[in-house]
Amino acid sequence: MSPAVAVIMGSSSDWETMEHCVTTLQELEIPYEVRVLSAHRTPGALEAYVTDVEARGVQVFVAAAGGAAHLAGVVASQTLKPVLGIPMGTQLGGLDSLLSTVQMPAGIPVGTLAIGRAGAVNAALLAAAILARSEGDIEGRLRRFREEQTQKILNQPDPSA
Ligand code: RP5
Repeated sequence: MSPAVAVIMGSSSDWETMEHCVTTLQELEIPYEVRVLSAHRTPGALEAYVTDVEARGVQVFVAAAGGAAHLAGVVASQTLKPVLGIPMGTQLGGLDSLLSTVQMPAGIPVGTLAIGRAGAVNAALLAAAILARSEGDIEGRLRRFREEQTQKILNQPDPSA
């Protein structure tokens, strides 16, 4: 099956965080593909991959990087598909990643999520919401995810008891 979402990360060291994005995509039964490709270290391979996966029908890109995090912006420069950027945690707390992902100059947009695990999970959920515009099954699974999440909170015992 061709991937609906391409998850790209700048280093395998990002996997510990990005695993949360992938498990959320799995939970929503969204076909995905994962690649480690860097804007700085493998620029040619990154460009070739974006072209290739787009030709195979990908609808949303998720790009995660840390530090001087240009990955999402570089991916966005090569496609008209939506690109969701996730800033990875760093020794500076991920603020460096956040600013370099979110502060795109006007003209090439990157939808930037929160730093770390929250951003990884939410990128999967936002990708699902984008796909749900044309796929009713995904909307149904997204609705079920929300309902289960609500129920989990309501089922929690009184923490002070
Ligand atoms: C970025 O540099 C990667 O996305 C990663 O978050 C960070 C550190 O990479 P490694 O030195 O662990 O490979 O490009």
